[in-house]
Amino acid sequence: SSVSTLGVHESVGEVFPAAVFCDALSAVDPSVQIVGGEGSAGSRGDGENDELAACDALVTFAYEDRFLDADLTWIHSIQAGVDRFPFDALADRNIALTNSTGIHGDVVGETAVGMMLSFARRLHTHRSNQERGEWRKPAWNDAFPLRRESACVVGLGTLGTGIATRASALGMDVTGVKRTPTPVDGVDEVYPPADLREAIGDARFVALAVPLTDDTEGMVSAPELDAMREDAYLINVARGPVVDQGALVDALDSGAVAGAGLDVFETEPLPAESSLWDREEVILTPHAAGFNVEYYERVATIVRENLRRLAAGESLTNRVV
Ligand code: NDP
Ligand code: 7N6
Repeated sequence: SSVSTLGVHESVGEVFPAAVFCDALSAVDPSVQIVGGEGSAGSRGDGENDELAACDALVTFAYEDRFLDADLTWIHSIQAGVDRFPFDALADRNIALTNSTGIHGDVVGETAVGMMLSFARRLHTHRSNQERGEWRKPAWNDAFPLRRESACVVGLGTLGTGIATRASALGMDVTGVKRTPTPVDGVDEVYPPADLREAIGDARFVALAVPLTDDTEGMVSAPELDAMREDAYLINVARGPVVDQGALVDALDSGAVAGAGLDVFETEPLPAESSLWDREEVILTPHAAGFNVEYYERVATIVRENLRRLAAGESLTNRVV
């Protein structure tokens, strides 16, 4: 059934201004209204002031339990990862959930391969030296060419293929892992998850690009880190809990792996006391791999298409629940 009022939850402001997003939807049929987050003035449920109650669909970054009882027919997540949403409860209430997979392959691919370039060409070290006003050459054997190095990309969807094609374009040898091990362009060999340790064992770079699920939580723990080369770098642009972070710290301390490029963490923001902050061979980014000035418009394209589909009685694209 078609939507008459579409809410835009103010939490989208984590990624782009809600007003800019509303402007991008100015030509759609439904009226589009900003909905305050839990605890804001418009969220108290006092009749006509309840902004959420006025909506039959919602675009959001955050998940709040009150969404379940707001008579919504459809929620759109501006993230690809929807691990925070309660799938069963949404299904029980006939609330459709769609996500934003498909829009991050280029930017997250650039970030992940950018981390590889930084480790290979020592850019992170030079930047740290610059901050201290130090002119210092790398040791003769610190820097290496990325060409002919190997990368194993775990998860070969939008993110994974975005990483794989860029690594391949730089002349790297690329392998990967996914549950349906069908061939992927630019990926020389695709392994099933049961062969994860074999897949990552030869790689100079292991890049994680899987959704967080019961199957992928802790997928990279001590045995996988032990299976990696001692000169290997782990890149995580997926979700923090895919990696056992304590085991990663131990592996960095013992030299079982050489370093890590991390965009996501067990706890975000990363606590100030984390020992990950202060390591030369760790590059940290604040869950920002997907950030880009086009983000709002890419989400708006998905939302406009699904509004059209709902009005036409067609099934939703990017549907998760
Ligand atoms: P896709 O659905 O396009 O890709 C997911 C891939 O993971 C598929 O290739 C899938 O293949 C594979 N996969 C799923 N389960 C497993 C498993 N158990 N073992 C191995 N492979 C598996 O999603 P996206 O690429 O768009 O996003 C992936 C995740 O990355 C998101 O869920 C989100 O958490 C995170 N993300 C992070 C961003 C950031 O800013 N850092 C930005 C965007 C996404 P198959 O089904 O064959 O296994
Ligand atoms: C905001 C993060 C996702 O799952 O976490 C990412 O899509 C997006 C840029």
